[in-house]
Formats: sequence, structure tokens, C-alpha cells
Amino acid sequence: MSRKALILGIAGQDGSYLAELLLGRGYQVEGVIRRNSIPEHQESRINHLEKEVRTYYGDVSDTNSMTDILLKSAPDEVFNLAAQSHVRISFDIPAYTAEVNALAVLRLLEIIRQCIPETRLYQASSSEMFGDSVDPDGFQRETTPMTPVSPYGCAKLFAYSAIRNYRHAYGLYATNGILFNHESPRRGTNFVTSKVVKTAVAIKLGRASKLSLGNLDSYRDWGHSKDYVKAMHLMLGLEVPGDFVVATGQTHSVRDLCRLVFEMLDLNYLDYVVQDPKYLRPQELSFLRGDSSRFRQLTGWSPAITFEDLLGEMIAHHFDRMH
Ligand code: NAP
Ligand code: G4F
Repeated sequence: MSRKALILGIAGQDGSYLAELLLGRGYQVEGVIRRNSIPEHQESRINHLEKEVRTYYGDVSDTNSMTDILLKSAPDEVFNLAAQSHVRISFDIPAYTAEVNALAVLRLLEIIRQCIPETRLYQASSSEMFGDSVDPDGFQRETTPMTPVSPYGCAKLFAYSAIRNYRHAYGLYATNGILFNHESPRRGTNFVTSKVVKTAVAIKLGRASKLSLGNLDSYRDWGHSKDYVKAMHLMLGLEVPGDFVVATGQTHSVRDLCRLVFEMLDLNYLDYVVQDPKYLRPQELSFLRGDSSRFRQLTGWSPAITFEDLLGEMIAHHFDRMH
């Protein structure tokens, strides 16, 4: 019999790619979406899967709806990708971010512990949890101390700790994927890769004249969401649950990102990029580069899509949309 997966946050960037991957591997896929006044917008990333995926309306911070859904679905695997996923915005709505990204995970663990303890749970943990902590060799890995520098990072660290606690205290199969930044054409356009690509394409087409950004000197380890959802699936296939870093091991500054994207469009970023303090954060995470060797050795995973190919795909996507 096919395995059943329930994806919380199925209409997001990762949720939509994960649904495609799992369907391709013979899974029965179900997912939770939130009620929205304009459903066409919200479901656009999964419209093409409408016939193959069963969706429930729910909200991870609503224990009643989540209990009901988990009992109806009775999944073999739950992927908790639902979150207020924007770091800068978490400074504007810190308590809400903690409700959804932290407390809701504890509630989810309680539902699983009490009702469906055999279910395997994947938690979308984040490199943002490392904050300003970097090992002497310039990498972050599973053993690197976690000192978050944003409400988002603090909330994710609470959830990460709860997952470990329930794994050890109750023997639940609960795993943390500590994923570094990953992007795609489906990335929300207020994240920096998507914003840079979309605006640079608009400039190329004569529809915009400048690109306003915040900090250009932070570094990120950027991969492709398609590679990272493969890692999520592999992770829940491991016999023993744990905490695993997933990263490319390469890092680029936001400035490098701008230079490269504009160069790919035969433009010079210095002619268009301006800094606007409104995009600066009260505290910045300045450097991320992940060492995922533990996970690679266990599973054979490695990213297939390069940074340049990722940006090329995003550029082509935004050209298509704007033409
Ligand atoms: P995303 O595109 O923002 O997707 C998040 C999804 O969660 C959206 O579908 C959103 O629904 C849903 N959601 C938000 N609040 C919810 C709630 N209260 N109840 C139910 N659903 C809710 O983010 P993503 O890039 O796919 O990331 C997936 C997960 O990985 C997130 O937890 C994120 O924090 C984490 N993560 C991401 C990265 C990355 O670089 N992408 C790296 C590390 C960790 P709406 O569409 O209704 O808002
Ligand atoms: O694209 P970003 O908003 O991603 P950030 O903050 O690294 O968070 C993403 O990755 C995390 C994993 O490390 C995830 F957990 C999280 O859910 C999310 O997916 O910003 C990247 C960098 C930052 O240093 C930011 O200050 O770009 C800088 N930046 C400069 N100008 C900007 C802008 N970021 C945004 N969003 N918008 C700007 O105008």
C-alpha cells in the first residue's frame, strides 16, 4: 500500500515542490492550506496538482483544526513546512511569529504523541537559528552553537528544541531538517533572490529604473528548493530520526548576487541598486555557509542545481511572466 504524507504549508514554495516529488514516488499526498480571501492567489503553486492532492483548510496554530485533520488523514509522514517564513517581517510581528513557528509545533507534537505516535514528523528548521555563530573554519554544522538574532530564529529554535525533547522523552520519530536558504521561481517576491531577479528583469524590459535593497554585505548559502525537498524526503526515510544540516557549502554576498544577476542581463548593478534603510533589519545575520557532510554521508544527497543555474531559471521565469 502506498504511504500517505500530510504537508502543512503545501501551497508554499517548498510544499508545492515536495508534493510533486512525493506524488512522483507513489505517495498519497494531502495538505493543509489556510483560508484566504483570494484562494486563486493562495493556491497558485499547487493548482496543477488539484486532482491528485487532497487539501484541508486549517491553521497550525488552531489545535482543534489540526487534531481533526491529523485524525482524518492518519498520515505515515507529516512535513511541517507551515510558518511565518519572512525574517525581517518577524521583527514587525514577533508574537505572531512565535505563535505559528514555535508554539504551534509544540501543539503538533502533543497531537502526534497523544493520537498518532507512529507518525514520522519532519520539522522545517532553519540556518537562521545559528544567528551570529560560525565555527572557526567558517562553516555552520549540527554542532555549531545556536544564537539566533531575529524573532524568527528564536521561534524556530524553540520548535527545534521541542522536536528534540519529544524525540528523547517519548521516543517519537521527529526530525529537524536544518536547511540553509533555498530559492526557486516559486520563491515569494519579497525574499532577496526573487526581488533582485524580478526587478532586474523589469529594468531590462524598461519597466523599472532602480532596485532598492537593504544590507548588501550579508552572505548566504543559497541552493534550489527542488534539491532541498529531496533532502526532506530522504530524511524521513532514515531509520533513526535526528537533526541534519542541508546546505551547498558555498556562500555569496547579496552584492555578488546583484552583480551576477545584472551581468546575466548585460547590465551593471552599480547603475541601478540603491540602499533603502527600510529594508535593514534591527539585527542582521551576516554570514551563512553550511557543512552538510553528515547528511551527505548518510544518504548520498548532494545538490544538483548550481547557483548560476538557479538564477538562470529564475530570470527565465520572470521574463516569461512579464512578456
Ligand atoms: P513559504 O513559501 O512562505 O511557505 C510557507 C507556507 O506556510 C505557506 O503556504 C503559508 O501559507 C503556510 N502557513 C503560514 N502560516 C500558516 C499557518 N498559521 N497555518 C498553516 N499554514 C501556514 O516558505 P518556504 O520557503 O516554502 O519554507 C517552508 C518552511 O521551511 C518554512 O517553515 C520556512 O520557515 C522553512 N525554511 C525555509 C528556508 C528557505 O530558504 N526557503 C530555509 C530554512 C527553513 P500562506 O500561503 O497562506 O501564507
Ligand atoms: O532573502 P532573505 O529575506 O532571506 P533570509 O533572511 O536569509 O531568510 C530566509 O532564509 C532562512 C534560512 O537561513 C529561512 F529560514 C527563512 O525562512 C527565509 O527563507 O534575506 C537574505 C539577505 C539578508 O541578509 C537580508 O538582510 O538579504 C538581505 N537583503 C538585502 N536587501 C534583503 C533585502 N532581504 C530582503 N528580503 N529584502 C531586501 O530588500
